[in-house]
Amino acid sequence: MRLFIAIPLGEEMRAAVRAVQDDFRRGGVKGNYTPPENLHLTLAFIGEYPDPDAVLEVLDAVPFRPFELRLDGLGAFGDLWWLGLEDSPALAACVRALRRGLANAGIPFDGKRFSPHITLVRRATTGGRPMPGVAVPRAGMTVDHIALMRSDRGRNGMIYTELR
Ligand code: 3AM
Repeated sequence: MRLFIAIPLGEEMRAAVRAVQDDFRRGGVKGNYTPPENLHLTLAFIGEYPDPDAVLEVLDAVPFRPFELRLDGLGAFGDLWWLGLEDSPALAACVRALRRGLANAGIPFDGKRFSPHITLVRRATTGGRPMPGVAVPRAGMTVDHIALMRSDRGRNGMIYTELR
């Protein structure tokens, strides 16, 4: 099973992200847009791992108090374009605790520095035109849980299922 841990987006945030995606589409940006149901913020990527229950145990043991997130800024990793988030010490602390828990439980995960982003579009191309200017709405959400996600390759792209 291909697993990752993520924050699914709340309604307001999801709508705001879709609005930015629509602005890009109207501006002629082509690519693989993240479908609305797949929008999320990845906290830790585990990859192939056979024991989701062991991961859920770690999730249950991480001290968690709800916190706020707010969209802020746009960025790109090469041709993967993303929306960023306002600096959040609570988010950073949550990810640190989560990764420490995974490491202590011997669950492998990608240890690259956490760089919070919501992927809007992969393989983005403007066909030679400049990147269209878009306004990033200051939408927010309260994070009330973090989710264990399973990722499967579907006929028309990835299917993400919240295991819990
Ligand atoms: O959509 P984002 O960028 O949040 O890019 C993949 C996606 O993140 C990332 O895990 C999320 C769910 O698939 N991902 C996929 N393979 C990865 C890998 N080998 C990876 N992250 C790190 N290492």
